[in-house]
This record gives sequence, structure tokens and C-alpha cells, in this order.
Amino acid sequence: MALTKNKIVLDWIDEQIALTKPDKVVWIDGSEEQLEELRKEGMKTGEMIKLNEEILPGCYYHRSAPNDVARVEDRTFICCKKKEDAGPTNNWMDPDEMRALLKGIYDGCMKGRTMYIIPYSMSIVGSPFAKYGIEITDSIYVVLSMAIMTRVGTDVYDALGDSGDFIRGLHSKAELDAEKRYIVHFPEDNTIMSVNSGYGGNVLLGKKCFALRIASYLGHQEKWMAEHMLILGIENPQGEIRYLAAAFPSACGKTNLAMLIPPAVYREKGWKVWCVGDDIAWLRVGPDGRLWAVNPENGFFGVAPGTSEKSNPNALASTRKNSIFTNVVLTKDGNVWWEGLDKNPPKDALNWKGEPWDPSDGSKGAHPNSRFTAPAVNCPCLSPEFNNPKGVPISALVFGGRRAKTAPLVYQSRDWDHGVFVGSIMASETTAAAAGAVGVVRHDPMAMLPFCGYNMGDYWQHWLDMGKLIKKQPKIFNVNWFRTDDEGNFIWPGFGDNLRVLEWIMKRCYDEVDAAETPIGYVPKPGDINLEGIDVTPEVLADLVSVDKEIWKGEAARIEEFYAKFGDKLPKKLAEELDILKEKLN
Ligand code: GTP
Ligand code: SPV
Ligand code: MN
Repeated sequence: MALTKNKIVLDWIDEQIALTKPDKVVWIDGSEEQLEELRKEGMKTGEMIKLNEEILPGCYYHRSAPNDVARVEDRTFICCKKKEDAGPTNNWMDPDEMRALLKGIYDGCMKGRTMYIIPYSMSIVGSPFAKYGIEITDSIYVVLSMAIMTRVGTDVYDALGDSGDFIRGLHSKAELDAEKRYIVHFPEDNTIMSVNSGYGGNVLLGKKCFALRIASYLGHQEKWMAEHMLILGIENPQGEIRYLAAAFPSACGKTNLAMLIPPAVYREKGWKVWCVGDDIAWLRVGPDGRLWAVNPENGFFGVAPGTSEKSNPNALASTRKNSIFTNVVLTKDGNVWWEGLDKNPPKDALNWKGEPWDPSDGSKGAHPNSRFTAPAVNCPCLSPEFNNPKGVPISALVFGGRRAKTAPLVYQSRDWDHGVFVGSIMASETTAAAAGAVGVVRHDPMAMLPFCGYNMGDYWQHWLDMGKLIKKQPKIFNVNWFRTDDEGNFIWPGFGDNLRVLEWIMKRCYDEVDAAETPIGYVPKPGDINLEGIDVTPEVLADLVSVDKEIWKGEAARIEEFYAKFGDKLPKKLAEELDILKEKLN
């Protein structure tokens, strides 16, 4: 039975039923009883495998098709009326043409299947930040994952009343045909259509599709920002908590930084880190003139490989109950494993494809982009402000990428506009989070290349304009944990030790430490990054924050080439900033 009387919702659902022709329709109400029924149903269909209740209570295992294990950027579209509004970094097709094409693919795709209707909220229902969505899907995995990642329930219909202000999401696994896989956004119609995939980032429509692509478009119109950022609070020994938000590209360290455990020398003095979010931040200017951030999600969809008791105990702890594991190793006793968890790969286990796996044959057991879906409440360092509808005030914005050379460990922009320039010139090595080659350096402005729902040039202008609206602007920084030596080893220890860099960043925000000027911005002076307890020498640190003018001249040329793609849409201010950089390098 329908769970709402909202005519706009009902009409839209009727249309989708007529198109996809399911055998059965189930309205999801968010109740534990209904979810439990679905878990049982999912076990029958083979979509879900129950894990060992003693080791991982309430946890399930799921596999996606071997050709369907990551986001597909080349099949992701922004379909607005004018091609120019999608910009040079997005795939575009005329909305009517795309609708016609998709109609053919969706026609009858749910025959013999059940359609699930999921009402969900990004951010807390009824809060000033909240935006609502309804996702229609034929996947139990999607229902169960959305129930972890978002706030699912009938209170969404209550909050919506008879309004049509919700994001329409239609997902079908269809035939999982990679040739007919489409992840399509119609920002002008608040609509998302995803078909022929069962992989998280393509099908959990509240996440990248809504909370970043559609939300960035809405943020542009409504004067707020949707960013690919973690949010964390740093508590110093005096008990003050200062917040920062940081944008790193996919699989470049957001989850790890967001749940950081301070090094022993910091812990002993009373330093703590509180996680507000690990992937997405929605930012608004508060009545006090500061920038306030919420995490619109309710769980973590984190990279499994590399997550261990040593690297990220908080993330690991988050996955110990009521979580879903996708494409990892499944052991004989109903446990999970992945590369980097420990040094003891299990025997007699199945790899991510479900094949018997021999760890000694050199093949990987877990897919490099295998993931866990874990409820935020499980996180031992979850911020007490996580459910604060007002969000948290942001002192620093941090950009960062994976660069073997070029980018120093940390530098600070001269001011907001220069900070926008710093974000716009971000480049990073590609990772397994998206289908395609790994390790290729590409420009990924603000870590939003795959997620900006409109013209990136307009998006940069929006950042510049937001700066004018924020009376108490956060300071803007860039970090790089990934510089390597000549043998390819990471020079900086990273992970928990990144707090040493965050401490400097926070001190800069509150004028508590000086800095040295370079052509690209301010870097730490010798002695200003605490090296107590790690074997990084002052000489190595000096090298890590050094700026090589010759390398940066090459970088400036690449930026110029990248900027040229945007034509008139490139904000003048950014062209000026590039000129200033070139001058300073001479
Ligand atoms: P998405 O969920 O894809 O948006 O990614 P994310 O930014 O949350 O990435 P995550 O924190 O899961 O990091 C993924 C990879 O980066 C893993 O292989 C980590 O081991 C590695 N990583 C994270 N932090 C560090 C660090 O400080 N140093 C080094 N060397 N590697 C790191
Ligand atoms: C990313 O790729 O940035 C992710 C994972 O956070 S996914 O949801 O698959 O996009
Ligand atoms: Mn992400």
C-alpha cells in the first residue's frame, strides 16, 4: 500500500511502474522488521550472504558483477538543456534524446522482479540543510545499503507534505550490461537515472549522484556548496575543538584522515580527533558569518583494502557490526579479509569473484575498490556534533591529492581567491575508485572532477562568489601525503602522523605560528612541524615542503592548457592568479 498521499510522488511512481513493469511493488518504511525481511529475501536470491554472527553480528557479504566494480565516469552524464552548462569536464547529451534512449533500456526491465520505493533524507529530516529523495530500485542490496548510508523512513513523506521538492531517482540493475550502463543526471528536473549497474557509487543515488552532482547544481542556485570533503574536529589539550573540511579525490585518504588516531606523543597530551564525515560536506554561511558544514550521509562507504588495526582502527571498528562488505575475500567461517588487513591471508577462502583463492599465486583476493558500508554510529570517534542540525563551524578548508612529486607536504594560500586557484589546479593520480587506468596524473579541481553537476568554470566562479558572502572566511590549504623518494617509497609516514600537519594548519588559522613564503604560497618554517616520535629528520621535512621552481614552471604550463578548455567560463580572477604564479616563478 502506498505510504504517501502526495500526488506528485504517486504520479511519478506510477510512471516508473508503467515504464519498468515490475511484478510487485514494495514501499520501504525504514523499519527494522521490514529490513530484516529483506535481508532474508536477499539471502534467498543470493544477493546477500550472512556473515558469522559471532564475529560480525548483523553483517552481510555482497558481490557485484566482475565488470561492475567501480564508478564509470565515461558513462556518467549531465543532461541539461544547453551543452555549455554541463561544461568541458562532463559528458553531455540533449535531455530529450537521453530520455528516449533510456526509455528503451528501462522498458520492462523489472518484469519478474520487485520494485522497492525508498524515501530518504540527506542530512537530518526537517533540518535546514536537509534535502529529500526517493529512490526506486530493483536491488535489495541498494535498499539495505541506502538504509545504512542515508536516513530512510516515512518521516520523509511527512516532511515533504504535498510538495514536489524531492530528487527523483530511478535505478535498475536491468541486465548489468556494461554497454548499456548509464548514470544520468537531469539537474534541471531534479532527476537521476541509473541503469545496468549494481556498484555502490553508481546505484546508491543519495551519494555521488544526489549529494554531489545534483546538490552542487542546487548549491550554485541557492548560494551554498556541496563538496567532496571529509569533516573533522581537532580537540587540543586545552579542550578547544576546531573543525576543518578537506577535499581529496577518490581513494586519496579522506576516510583515513577523518578517523585519524593521534600519534602517542599527541594522545598523551590530550589531543583527540572527532569524525563528522568522511566523504561529503554541505556548506552554508551561518548567521554569524562563518562557514558551517554538515555531513549529509549517515554511514561510510569506505575503501576496504589497506584498512587495518594499524592504519585506521576507527574505520575497522565501524565495520564490526550491522555492515555490508562488497567484493572482499569471504572466508570459510563467514569472515571477511582484504589486502592490508593483516599479514595472514586466509586459506580455503573465496576471492571477490567467488572463486577458490590461493593467496600464494600472487592474485589479489579482494578487489582494489572493494568497500564496506558501515553505520556512522559505529564509529568510536564519531563527533558529538554529528547529529547537530546546524553543523560545525569550519576554520580551514584543505585540498589534497596523490602526487609523487611537485606538491609539497603542505602549503597555505595567500587569501580566499588564491585558495580557490589552489583548489582549481589540483591534480592527482587516478585510483581504482573509477573504472580505467590507475596512477595517471590528471587535473581534478577541488576533487570534484567526476562530481560537479554543472560547468566547472561556473563552479569556480561560485567558489569566488561564496568567498564574498563568508565574512569570517576559513583559511585554505593544500596537502600531499604521497610524495615519494627515488625508489618510490612514501617519504611522509602519513595516517595518524598527518595530525602534525593539521596542527600547523590550525595554528595558522588562529595566527599562532609564522610561515615562509614561496611562489605557490606559505609553507612551514623549519621546526614548526612537530617531528617528536617519528624518524623524519628536519632535512627530510625541509625537502618535503620545498617548492622546485623548474617543476612548477612545467606545472603552470599544464594548468594553462587545462584552463584553456573553459574558454569564457574561466573566471578572470583565476587567469590573474595563474599570471601571478608565473611571475613569481621567474
Ligand atoms: P573515497 O571513498 O573513494 O572518496 O576515498 P577516500 O578519500 O575516503 O580514501 P581512503 O581514506 O579510503 O584512502 C584510500 C587509500 O589511501 C588507501 O589505500 C589508504 O591506505 C591510502 N592512504 C590514506 N591515507 C594515507 C596516508 O596518509 N599516507 C599514505 N601513504 N596512504 C594513505
Ligand atoms: C568515490 O569514488 O569517491 C567514493 C566511492 O566515495 S563511490 O560511492 O563509489 O563513488
Ligand atoms: Mn568519495
